[in-house]
Amino acid sequence: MTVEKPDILLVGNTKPVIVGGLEPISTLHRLIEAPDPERFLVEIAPRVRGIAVAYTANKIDGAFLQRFPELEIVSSFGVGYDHIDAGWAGRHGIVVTNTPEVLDEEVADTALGLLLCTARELPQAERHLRAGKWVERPYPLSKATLRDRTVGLVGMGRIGRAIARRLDAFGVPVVYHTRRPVAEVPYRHYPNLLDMARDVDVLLAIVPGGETTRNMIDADVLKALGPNGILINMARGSVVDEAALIEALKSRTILSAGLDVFAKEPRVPDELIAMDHVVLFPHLGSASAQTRAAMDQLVVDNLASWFAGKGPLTPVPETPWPPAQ
Ligand code: NAP
Ligand code: 8YV
Repeated sequence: MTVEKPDILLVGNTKPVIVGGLEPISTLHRLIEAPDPERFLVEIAPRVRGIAVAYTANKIDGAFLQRFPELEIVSSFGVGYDHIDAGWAGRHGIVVTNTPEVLDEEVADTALGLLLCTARELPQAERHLRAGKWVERPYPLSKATLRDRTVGLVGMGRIGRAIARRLDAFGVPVVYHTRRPVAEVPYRHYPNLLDMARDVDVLLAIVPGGETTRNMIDADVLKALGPNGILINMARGSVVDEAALIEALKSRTILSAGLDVFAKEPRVPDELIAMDHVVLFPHLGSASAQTRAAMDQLVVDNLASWFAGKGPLTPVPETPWPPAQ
């Protein structure tokens, strides 16, 4: 007896782990290689039962999903899934999966790196050396130190906790803001972000993107953070009002910022690039070969498990799973 392989659409780059994992278990359709994508989609849509999304830059909304009448599952790369309308999918019986946990430690490492770079001006000091300026004069003392700072984490989920553990080891006090307090952590919870911003010297954002967090770090929060304050954004560009941030940096309402994410990636505002008191990373929180491969593998494993009849491994909260009886 031959078992028919499911048709799976790959949206985004043809990454080796994803293609290598899906080809043996499916009839794989690569959108990126279609000379006429629209015609290609019209032709395959009636057969597609699964979609693999290779990057969080690929927007998947209800209008796109409803083109596939037999669609059962969308397996997305990345723990953040604000690029997918998971609510629409959930309401239409389509499972959505993401890639949590396998990236927690990597992203937490990057967050600490960005925080240290920003507080101690490490990239600026390196630029000073490379420009041959050290022979003329030492790099100036950094205006900030981590030694006298409390970090306010905006978000205390899987990655937030991994960041907090590192800050514990660094001897840096931690407090946090979320909608609900987390019973398992020893840190002070602030139900109100503005109150926390007033009390800390660093705000470090590690919440999901999307409508509930849009611009939650705005001009008022930055003002409350104050002239000694540092903002670190590891979350999504949408979480910070970027125009308000640029204004706060220009007027020295806050001291500096370290940003891994931006409102319109990969475009970064010229005003930020021109500033020497900010540190800018090109969204590389999880970007090691090893961690990205583990995330790609989880994209494959979710689809393999689903089409083997074993359910999704890491469904997002909007996916009703296990389904109601
Ligand atoms: P998670 O385990 O789901 O944790 C999310 C945290 O955010 C929870 O503590 C949650 O608490 C809080 N939160 C959610 N909505 C909130 C709101 N409206 N106000 C205040 N707090 C809110 O997620 P995770 O795995 O830690 O990942 C977090 C996010 O980090 C991802 O969604 C992604 O956007 C970002 N990320 C970035 C990179 C990078 O490369 N820069 C890499 C990975 C992840 P409550 O629900 O109680 O509010
Ligand atoms: C992604 C991320 O790798 O997992 C997430 O939510 O932000 C990163 O780990 C990044 O979005 C690239 O697509």
